[in-house]
Amino acid sequence: MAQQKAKKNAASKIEDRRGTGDELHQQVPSQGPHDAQGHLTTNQGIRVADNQNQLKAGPRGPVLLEDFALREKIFHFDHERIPERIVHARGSAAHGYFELYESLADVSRADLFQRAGEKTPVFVRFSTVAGGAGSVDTPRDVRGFAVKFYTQEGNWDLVGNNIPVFFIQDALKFPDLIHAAKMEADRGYPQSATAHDTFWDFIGLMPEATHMIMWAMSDRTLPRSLTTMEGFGVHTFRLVNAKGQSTFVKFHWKPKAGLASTIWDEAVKIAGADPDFQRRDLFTRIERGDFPEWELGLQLFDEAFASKLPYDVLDPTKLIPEEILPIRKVGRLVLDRNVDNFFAETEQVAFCPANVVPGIDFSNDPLLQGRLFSYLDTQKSRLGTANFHQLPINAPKCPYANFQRDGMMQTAVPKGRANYEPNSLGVAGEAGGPRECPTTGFTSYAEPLADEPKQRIRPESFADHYSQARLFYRSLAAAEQAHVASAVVFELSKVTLEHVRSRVVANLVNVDPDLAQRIAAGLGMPLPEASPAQVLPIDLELSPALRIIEGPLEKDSSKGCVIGLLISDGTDAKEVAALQKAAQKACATLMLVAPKVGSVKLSDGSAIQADAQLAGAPSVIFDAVGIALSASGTQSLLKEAAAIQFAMDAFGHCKTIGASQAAQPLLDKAGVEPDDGVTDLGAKFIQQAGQRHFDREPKVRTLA
Ligand code: HDD
Repeated sequence: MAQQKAKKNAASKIEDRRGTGDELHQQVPSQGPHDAQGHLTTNQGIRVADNQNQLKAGPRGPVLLEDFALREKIFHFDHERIPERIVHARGSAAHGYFELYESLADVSRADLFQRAGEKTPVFVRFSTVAGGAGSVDTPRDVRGFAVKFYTQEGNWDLVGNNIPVFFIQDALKFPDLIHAAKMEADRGYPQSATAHDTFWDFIGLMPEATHMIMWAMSDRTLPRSLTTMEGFGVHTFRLVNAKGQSTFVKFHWKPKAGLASTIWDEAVKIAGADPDFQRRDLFTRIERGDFPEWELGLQLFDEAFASKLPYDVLDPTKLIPEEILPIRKVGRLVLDRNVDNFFAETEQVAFCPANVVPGIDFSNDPLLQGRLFSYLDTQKSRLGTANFHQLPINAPKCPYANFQRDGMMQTAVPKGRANYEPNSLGVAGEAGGPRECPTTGFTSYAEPLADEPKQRIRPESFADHYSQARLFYRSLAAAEQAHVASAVVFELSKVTLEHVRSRVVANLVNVDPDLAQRIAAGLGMPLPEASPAQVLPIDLELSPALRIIEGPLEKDSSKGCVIGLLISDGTDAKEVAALQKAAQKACATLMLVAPKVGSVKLSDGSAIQADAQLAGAPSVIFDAVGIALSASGTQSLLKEAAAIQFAMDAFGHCKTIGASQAAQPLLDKAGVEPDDGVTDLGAKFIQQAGQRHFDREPKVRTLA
C-alpha cells in the first residue's frame, strides 16, 4: 500500500510539472565536503580535526599507518579517474528543455510529442570525436550532438552529429575507422587530427566515406561556437502513431544563432590561445543568460517517397536535400542551465541510441543497428557497473521499476520478497511488484520482413559513393569550395605515403575533376586517373541549403557575438561608452582588451578596468574587433607585436574591424587594407560584427 502511495505521489509530481516549464530540472542532492553543520568529515562521517598534517611519530618522525583520514583521502584520490570514452571523449554539456510547437499525434504517439507548448527536460552533450578528454576544442573534427530527453515515458536519446551523413555504411567497420583516425598505434600521435597516413589510407580504400570526407574537409568541422552549428540524427528513424502507422523521419537541429565557422588558421591559433574555447563559450553564454537555442526539424516521408529516390534512405552516407523534402519545424531546444559538476554530469552521462520511447522506432540502417549494441556495452566499461542508469544524470525522471537486481554499486534498495515475474505473492502493483503494460508499453513497429537468405552482403542500392559527394561540393559557395580544396591539400600534405595521397585524389576525380585538379596542383602531383567506381556518379540537383556561406542559415546578425575592443591610456571615453551601449542593444558582448587589465585611463580622466590583457586575448577569440586607440596609444602599441597581430589576424580571418582614425598607423603596419569590413567605430561596426568578409580572402592567403 505504502509503495503504491509513493508511486502515486511520484506520478502526480510528474503530472504537476506538465506544461509549466518551471522546475523541470531535478536537482541532484548536493554532497559537499562537509556535514550539515559545515564540518569537514571522512566518508564515514567522522569529523576531521586537522586537514593539513599527517599523523606522525613526533614532529619529524615517520607517518603512522593508523592515519585513516590520510589513507582514505589518498585512496579516493588515486581512483578519481575513469576510462574516457573511446570516441567523443572531449565534451561539454548543459541542461535545458525541449518545447513542442504543435502536437505531432498524427505521426507519433510519443508522449513528448503530444501537447503543444509542453516542455521536456533535456541534457545535451557536444563533443569532438578523435581527441582525448583533455584535448583542444577546435581541431578539424566532426562534433557530436547528443540529446537526452527525460520524457514522462522514459528517456529518449538522440545521439547525433553536426554532419548529416557518416563515413561508413556498416557498423562492422566502425572500429577500423576509429583506429585509423585516432593517433597511430605505434607512435601515439597525432592526437585529435585526421591529417596523417593511417586515416587517409583507410579513407582511400573506403570510397563510401567520400561524401562524409567532403563534409569533414568543409567549414562544418570548424564551428565557431557549439551554438552556431546544426545537429542531425543522421539515420532514418521511424515515428509510430497510436494506430500503429509508421512514418520515416530524419531529425535536424537548426541553430537560432545561425551557422558560423572559423577559418583553419584561426582554429589553429585558438587552440593555442584558449584550448577550452568552445567549452568556455558555452558555459559563459549560459551564465550571462544568452541561452543557446535550436529548432527541431523533421523530414517526414513514407516508403513510396523513399522508393523514388535515386539512393537508399537506409544508407547513412546519404542525405535528403531540404529542397526535395522540406523540414517541418516542430519545437525548440533551449539550454538554460550549466552543469553543477563536470564529472558527475558531463563525464558520467551515458547516451544510447537504443534508448527510444513508445512512438519512436529504428529503421534497418545497418550502421544504426550496430550502434544499438555498442553504447550500452561501452558504458559498462566506462562507468564500471551495469547500474550506471542509477546515476542521477542517467536516471529517468519518470518512475521506473523492474526486477533487475543487485550488481556492483547497487544504490537502490528494492523492497519485498518477489524479485521475479510472474509471481503470485501480491496483488499486481502491490507487494508482487510491477507488471507488463501491453497497451502503453513499447512495442516494436511490426515491419513485414522479406523472406530472404541470411547473408553478409551490401545492398546494391548502397553502391553509389560519389553522386552525393558531388552534390555537396558543387552546392557550396565558391569560398567554401576553396576551403575544402585547401583542407584536403593540407591534410594530404601531412601524409607521407605517396600511394595514399594518389589513391585519395583518384577517388576525388569521381566527385569533381576540377576539385581533384586543384588538389593535385596544391600537392604538386600529376592528376591521377579516376579510380574505378562501382556506380558512375550522376548529377543530382544542387542544394544551396547545404551551404554555410550565402546559405539560408549564415550568421549575419551581431546577436550573441563577442567583440574585442582594444583600448589603452588616452582612448576616447565617449566612444567606449557608445560602443558599450550599441553592443548591449545588439545583444552582443563587448570585451575591453588592454595592455594592462588593472586600470586604463580614458580621455576624460576616468579609469576603467579591462576584461582581458592583450597578450592573453588575441583577436582569434573574438567575432569582430575594434581598435579604439588615441594617437599616443597607437604610437606606443606600434612596437607591440601582439597589437599588430590583433589587427592582422582579424583582417586575415575576414572579420569586421572597426578602428578610430588615430589607429590608422597600426592598421597600416598590420597590412589592413580598406574594404567593406573595415569601418570606423560607428553604428556599422557593431551591426556587421557577426559577418565575415570572404571577398577579402584571396588578398590574404592562397587557396587551392
Ligand atoms: Fe557513436 C559515442 C554519435 C556511430 C559507438 N557517438 C558517441 C557520441 C556521439 C556519437 C555524439 C558521444 C555521446 C556522448 O556525448 O557521450 N556515433 C555517433 C553518430 C554515429 C555514430 C552520429 C553515426 C551516425 N558510434 C557509431 C558507431 C558505433 C559507435 C557505428 C559502433 C558500432 N559511439 C560509440 C561508442 C560511444 C559513442 C563507442 C563512445 C562513448 C559512448 O558511446 O558512450 O559506443
